[in-house]
Amino acid sequence: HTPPKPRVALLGAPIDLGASLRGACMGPAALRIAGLEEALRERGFDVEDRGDVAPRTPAPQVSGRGERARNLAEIAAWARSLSDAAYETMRDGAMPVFLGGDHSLSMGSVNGVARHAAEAGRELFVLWLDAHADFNTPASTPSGNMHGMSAALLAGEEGLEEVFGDEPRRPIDPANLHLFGIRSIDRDERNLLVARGIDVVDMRLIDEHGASVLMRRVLERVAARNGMLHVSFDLDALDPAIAPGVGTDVPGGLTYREAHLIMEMLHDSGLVTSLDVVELNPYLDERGKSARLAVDLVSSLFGRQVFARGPDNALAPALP
Ligand code: HAR
Ligand code: MN
Ligand code: MN
Ligand code: MN
Repeated sequence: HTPPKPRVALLGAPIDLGASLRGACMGPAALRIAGLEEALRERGFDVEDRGDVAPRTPAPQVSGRGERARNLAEIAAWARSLSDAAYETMRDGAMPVFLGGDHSLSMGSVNGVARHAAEAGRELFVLWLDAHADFNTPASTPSGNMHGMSAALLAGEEGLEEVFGDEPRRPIDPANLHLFGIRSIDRDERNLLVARGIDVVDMRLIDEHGASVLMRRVLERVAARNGMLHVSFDLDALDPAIAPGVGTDVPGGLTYREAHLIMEMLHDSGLVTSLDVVELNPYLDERGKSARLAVDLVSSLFGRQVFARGPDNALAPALP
């Protein structure tokens, strides 16, 4: 007896002012054209494309941090409406899938998911698949780009209060933030990660131990605490050779097989309750290559498999 599949809601977040390069605002359109809705429907899900979320208008009044947090008012306008969209979607019993857009959108999506989890009395965990830690604050950032600050905001770091202002902000427990695939960290950002004891699974660890061991470690922790799991998937976690359509590519990323395995394990865990797919920049992509790979990987996360496997995927099949 299998539990009913959740309804899935696709929500576009065409935002690119959190990055240094424009173009990620075309990401939701590219993911749609690459066939995301159809791919999920093929997996048997009841999918509803709710179109693009609109940022708050007028944008919130903020005093601003100038070059230390570029486009703060615009990011705040997005974060507030995305937070409400995530919260309402989950409260209505659907699984939100946010189509980015640069990674600053996760300030809103994850905050809204956290609001819902708190109301439901469940603990929220976040798996942050990324080349970058996104743990800068206005004080530590070398660039002022707010997509490099979203994980820090979500973990409750100071200096970004104006993103939500008087509206509900629900930080996650820093111990429940799991960064994965990391290979680019700025100096002050590294100090902050160490000070807060954030779990950083960098590429060195993945090389040495393998993605499956390190994924199982996270999934077992979430399962043991009956948690909800939000996956924030920054496409630059992937190696730029397979996913060139990103604004800040870093060599040495996840391979095609590692990425699929991660998604397959996420599916088998049954723990994922919400998802962001971010940083796709179609302006930089090569003939839709990264968009199509993103749809492929999301299909794996939603249960596509090479061959029907039993309930216990942790073990190799027994031989007679
Ligand atoms: N660490 C750099 C900064 O803060 C770049 C991080 C932003 N890049 C991303 N996010 N794509 O993952 O400026
Ligand atoms: Mn439709
Ligand atoms: Mn990121
Ligand atoms: Mn990144």
